[in-house]
Amino acid sequence: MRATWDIFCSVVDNYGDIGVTWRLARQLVAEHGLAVRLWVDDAQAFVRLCPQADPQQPTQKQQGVEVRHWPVDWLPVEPADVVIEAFACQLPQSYITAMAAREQKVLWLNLEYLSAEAWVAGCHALPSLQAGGLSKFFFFPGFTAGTGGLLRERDLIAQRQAFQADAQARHAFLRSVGVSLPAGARLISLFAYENTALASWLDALASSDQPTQLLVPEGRILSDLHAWLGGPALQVGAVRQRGQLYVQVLPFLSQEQYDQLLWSCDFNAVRGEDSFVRAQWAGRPLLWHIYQQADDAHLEKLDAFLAIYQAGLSEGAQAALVSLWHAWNQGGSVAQSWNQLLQHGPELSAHADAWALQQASQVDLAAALVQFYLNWL
Ligand code: TRH
Repeated sequence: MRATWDIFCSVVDNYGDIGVTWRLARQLVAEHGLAVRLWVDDAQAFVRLCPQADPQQPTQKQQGVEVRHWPVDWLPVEPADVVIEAFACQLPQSYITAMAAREQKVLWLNLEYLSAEAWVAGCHALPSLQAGGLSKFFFFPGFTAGTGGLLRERDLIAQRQAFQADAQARHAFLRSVGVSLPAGARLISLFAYENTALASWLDALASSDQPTQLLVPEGRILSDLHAWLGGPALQVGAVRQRGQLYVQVLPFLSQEQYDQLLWSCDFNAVRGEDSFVRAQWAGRPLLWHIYQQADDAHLEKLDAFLAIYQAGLSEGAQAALVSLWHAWNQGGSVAQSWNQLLQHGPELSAHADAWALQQASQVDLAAALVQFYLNWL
């Protein structure tokens, strides 16, 4: 009998919660042959990532995953063999009661947010006893041995490498999203929260020697982009030029297309959690806009990642990288650090590629979850 898995996703804001759980659910089905139900409380957020889904349907099969609307008034269902609450979302009380009452015991996991902080490996996979006698295990994704790893589909790196080795594939993809590249232009993608540092980056790009094509999927950064560009409101498809900078607004892409965008670009600005990981798999230099937390807790996470990512880079490249990421995340001017970073372009590109391969040599998150379940049985 196939093991059954329930994944619960409560959408707090943005697309990271559903982005991660939808990706994980698909992978558990496609690569591990599991029967997966994904419970989502925000149908609109799901449809954004899976446009073929019907937000009105309480139950639907999408890419082999049974996608269920998670209603406010929970209706009893038989719990699965493995239950994942994503990012500490609160499971329905009656579901927890049913888990405890189930004849065959249930593995209960809380999938945590990604962090490169050193304490993660020490907390990964620890159980915590819950009221009612059940244990809940804390499963931490991460970058180092002793963590749960990163979400990565089995053939992702091979697909990405084949795409990047095929200039036709890149052109065909760019054409399919309406992009034609000015000759000799550097291609950059931009996905970020509102950011007062943006204007300084755009200034630097506009006054550079080399043309840049900046591709911006629709989202929260458009207000700052518009403030800098002026003129009519930015709609999908808008193309504007200022100096050496060409800006194009793209529609919000499917996750597959977004991967191809990251693979196509020379440099990617990403945010949150899932796009941050996808940009690493792209093997290209990146800039991370981390999700802000109270008391600047996110800045420690930023530095924890930088500390492991920058290892092996020259001093100059490290300094440029750290100062660019700090300025971007603190809303300061990035012009100087961007120009410094450009001086280390080839080194940073080789480093990004090596980083992706090194990370890909570790077990991926879905496989780690499945192995954890098998060990627990
Ligand atoms: O949307 P986010 O800012 O999500 C955030 C983070 O996950 C954060 O940690 C969490 O606390 C908060 O949500 C609630 O960024 P993230 O994680 O990159 O998720 C975006 C998803 O959208 C990701 O799966 C990639 C996908 N995406 C597309 O599919 N198409 C697109 O065009 C773009 C720009 C993104």
